[in-house]
Amino acid sequence: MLRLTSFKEDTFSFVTTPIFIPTFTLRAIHLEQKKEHHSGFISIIGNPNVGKSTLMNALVGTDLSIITSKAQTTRHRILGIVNGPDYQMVLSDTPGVIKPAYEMQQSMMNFVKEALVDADVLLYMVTVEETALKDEKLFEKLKKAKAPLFVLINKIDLSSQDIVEKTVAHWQALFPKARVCPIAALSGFFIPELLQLLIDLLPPSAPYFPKDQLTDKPERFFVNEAIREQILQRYDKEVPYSVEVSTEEFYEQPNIIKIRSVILAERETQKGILIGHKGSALKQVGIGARKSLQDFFGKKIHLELYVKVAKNWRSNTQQLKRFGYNN
Ligand SMILES: Nc1nc2c(ncn2[C@@H]2O[C@H](COP(=O)(O)OP(=O)(O)OP(=O)(O)O)[C@@H](O)[C@H]2O)c(=O)[nH]1
Ligand SMILES: [Mg+2]
Repeated sequence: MLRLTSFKEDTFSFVTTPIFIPTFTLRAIHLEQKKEHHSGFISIIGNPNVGKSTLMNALVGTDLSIITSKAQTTRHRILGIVNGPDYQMVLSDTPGVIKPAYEMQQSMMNFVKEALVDADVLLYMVTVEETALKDEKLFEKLKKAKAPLFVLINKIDLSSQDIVEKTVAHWQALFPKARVCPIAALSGFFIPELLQLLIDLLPPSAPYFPKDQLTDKPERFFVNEAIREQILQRYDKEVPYSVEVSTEEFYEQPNIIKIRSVILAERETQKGILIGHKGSALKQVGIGARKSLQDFFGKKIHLELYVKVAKNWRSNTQQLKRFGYNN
């Protein structure tokens, strides 16, 4: 069973959760720590689909972020906390960098901006085919950043030694001060070594979170994400991108968790596609989500799923606020 706790701290816009740790607890922890403790924020930034979430899960050792082969899977800044006896590494998984077309995407890019500003160490991730950073502003920000920068060239398993070497030289020339590392987040190639390099860069600091905390997000967030993962995997075109999930009931009993969630679509036609013939498509979403939630929470799951229409929610400030987007 995972311990998922959270609190609201002045400098970060964390979502308040059912398991609320008041800020005075945080200050008490700061005071009690020994001098040699190291803690820091490490942000993973990059284009959509390069493997940012795969890397965060590999470093944390738990499947916190959902991963799919579709771009724009991650929509929020999700913290993954790695705790050791004398260190705490707070990783940020972020949405892939895009040019925002509607308000929800604007909020996604705000999460990226926040993660850039907060970082003690920056991880800019690319894949072997990538040789340019199209976003000029981001390029400048990374160049000027005071925090140590890593350029991680991911998915090297799909490439050859020769191409990897050329890509490393290319990025090293673009970012002379950065450490450029070829990795394969999926298979774990260079992950233990990277973890050690990152631990060594953490500045001296008391932990920012209780030492048994794994993430900033509440249980309901992970329920929503598990359902969204199924939707990303099972539907095409604009449907996964037009959908948000809201968990209205999360009731934990000793042997079972009873969950009721609503899938919100932008239009009636999408609602029909989501439900499918006699509910067959929605049933498959429920079966898949229940299975992954059982693994995640280590408990039996009873999941009720509904589909509703929330017209143009992606451009509705109030609705977006309700779903945890922060414009
Ligand atoms: N071959 C290979 N595939 C990888 C590797 N790392 C990630 N992938 C795959 O790349 C796809 C995207 O991975 P994600 O971790 O979701 O990528 P992301 O950067 O978080 O994507 P967004 O959240 O959409 O920005 C998935 O199909 C992963 O399995 C790798 O090292 N090798
Ligand atoms: Mg992701």
